[in-house]
Amino acid sequence: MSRTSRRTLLGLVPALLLVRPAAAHDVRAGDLVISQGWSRAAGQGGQGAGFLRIANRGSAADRLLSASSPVSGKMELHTHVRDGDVMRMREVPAIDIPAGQTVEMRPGGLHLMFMGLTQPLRQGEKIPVTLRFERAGEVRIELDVQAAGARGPGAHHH
Ligand SMILES: [Cu+2]
Repeated sequence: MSRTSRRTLLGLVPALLLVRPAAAHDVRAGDLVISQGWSRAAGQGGQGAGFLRIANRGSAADRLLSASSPVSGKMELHTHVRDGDVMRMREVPAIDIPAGQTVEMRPGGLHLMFMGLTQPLRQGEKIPVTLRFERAGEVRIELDVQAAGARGPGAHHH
């Protein structure tokens, strides 16, 4: 290696170190960063729910149109709406991901719904899910299966 090229390479090192690597569970797709995907343990034949965070770092809005997974014959996008004293789930046609904002899908709010599990979801497993966005297209993610009553994504190695 010549002196010149070595100096050039060394000059690049500090700049590279400033780039924060994406967390292990983060998936980037165009302007979107999808993170903290999780689900809950559930039995075969029942329903399951999926939660995640979608950040839109771009200047154009996107929309989540649908989701699919080999663990469920059908998936829907759901939200919760108040019906008298109870909160009920309702299917929504799409979920807006506004430019520059982060949409959090969590218990009691927006979520992915597995409408009939073709296999049990066991704590500690990862479930593959394909999300389909209007702009970003198809994005493959994984959901970490937490305990049946879990309220959050659990420990992450950030
Ligand atoms: Cu639901």
